[in-house]
Amino acid sequence: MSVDDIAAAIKSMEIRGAGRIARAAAAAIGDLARSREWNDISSLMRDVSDSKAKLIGSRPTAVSLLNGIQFTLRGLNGCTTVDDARKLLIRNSEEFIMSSNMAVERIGLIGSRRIKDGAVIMTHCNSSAAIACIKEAHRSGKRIKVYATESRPWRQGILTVNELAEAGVDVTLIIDGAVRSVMKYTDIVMVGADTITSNGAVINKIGTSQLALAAHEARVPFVVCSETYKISPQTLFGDMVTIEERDTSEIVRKGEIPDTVKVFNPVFDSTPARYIDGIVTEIGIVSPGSVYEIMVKQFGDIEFK
Ligand code: RI2
Repeated sequence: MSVDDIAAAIKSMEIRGAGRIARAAAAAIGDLARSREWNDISSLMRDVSDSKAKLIGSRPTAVSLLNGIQFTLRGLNGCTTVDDARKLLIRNSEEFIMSSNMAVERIGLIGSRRIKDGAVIMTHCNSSAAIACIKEAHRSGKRIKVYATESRPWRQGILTVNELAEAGVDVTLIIDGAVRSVMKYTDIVMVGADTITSNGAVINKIGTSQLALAAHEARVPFVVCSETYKISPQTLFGDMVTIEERDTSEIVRKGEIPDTVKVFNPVFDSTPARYIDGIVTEIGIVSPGSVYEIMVKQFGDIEFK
């Protein structure tokens, strides 16, 4: 698929999930490098820069998208020939996709250790990182039960219950409004992340902060499962994370309500660090307070603007 096709598929949510959109964007740049002919390095640089802008513009909140692209472009400014640049982009793209997939696998192994035999887990939306932990706990023989929220308006909870049921996990679908009521039967909450800020707040699917509050009230551990490339270095310099707002038609059909009624459809919300007990990453379980150190270590050599 071309860069335009991938950007359109990300925008329409045909390709969705913070990790998946990052891998799709990296693959798009890799494919561009494989298939396009350039006469000189400056035309290549122009094309890559246009592609980057198109891909980043496709969804504004998940920093995974930007970081996946930045990783793929790492070292490009030092290339002086089309051939070198092409090779670098292909290599970086493949490396990012591989390391991103491996990170999810590692998170599954590490996070599954936090799930006790007999545990009841609540999850929200459809996070491959959170699902990896749940599936691994089940695979290792723990008798677990999962409550998965529907996650209006896109109802990604349907994807989650299908995937867990297929793996043989005992899973129950609940509506988003049932979260507080069902929290009393829950031992641990595990959710994904689209972006993690420098102060350890987690931006994830709308409703996540409600799970965190309900978990806090019921003294249920609230755990985020996330690859370290979902940390946003820009937030260190005061940049706010843009919360995507999507079309109102995702919530109501035309004619269902009077035109005078406004509809607001924010896609993500922010859960402050104080409600988060741990972040399961591919390098281990870290506290939200240690995000800054990881950021410096992981992103030290990448240019961010
Ligand atoms: P993984 C999704 O966003 C959800 O918010 C999910 O929790 C998060 O990405 C992380 O997903 P969307 O694309 O990377 O459905 O763990 O809006 O798969």
